[in-house]
Amino acid sequence: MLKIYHSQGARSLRVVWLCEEMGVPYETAEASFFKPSDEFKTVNPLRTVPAMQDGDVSMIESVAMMIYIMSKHGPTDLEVKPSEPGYADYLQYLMFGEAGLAAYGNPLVATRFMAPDDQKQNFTAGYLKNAILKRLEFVGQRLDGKPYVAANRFTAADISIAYIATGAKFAGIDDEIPASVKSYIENLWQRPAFQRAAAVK
Ligand SMILES: N[C@@H](CCC(=O)N[C@@H](CS)C(=O)NCC(=O)O)C(=O)O
Repeated sequence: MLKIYHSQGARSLRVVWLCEEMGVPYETAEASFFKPSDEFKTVNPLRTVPAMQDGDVSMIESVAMMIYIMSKHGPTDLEVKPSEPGYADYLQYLMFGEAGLAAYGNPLVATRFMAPDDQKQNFTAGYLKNAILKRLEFVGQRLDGKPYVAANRFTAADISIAYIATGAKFAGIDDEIPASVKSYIENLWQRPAFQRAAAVK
């Protein structure tokens, strides 16, 4: 069975949510930032969350885990096939959720909680915040009122993008998420599979 090293509110939410949508069995193991278990440190020496084990397979990138699970346990409509319209959008937003959004959040969160007081509002923190908000404006414009980012249906790309609302809370910028993106994500959060995933401790 898949073992997902999880911490509530971390990017492991993407992987747990995907499993809940697909009905793929999984178990979770605690992945604490502050008191990492020896087991977690062995699976992921970087101690970033999530990590995942599937037999001999061990992974530490949340979006790659989603692709792996869909390939291994699909077919699933959460994935857009190359022959379908919307494939390029699907690939783009699947990656953009991490590379274009959440990745900018890590140093912002670290600055918020760990930087000396006189550096919390420094140039880099301002740059990161603007980078995230600018990219969210872009997502909002591309959505243009539509409920999904690709292929006119709910896909793993939406799961990838939606994590930014959780990450933005840690970064202290959730109040600044553009209204169009906020309503898009709040609509995704109505999904029963999301609600089950969000409740997993
Ligand atoms: N690209 C990785 C990023 C993982 C990551 O940075 N996770 C955060 C928690 S959501 C973390 O562990 N931050 C602590 C750190 O960067 O040391 C992924 O998508 O899985």
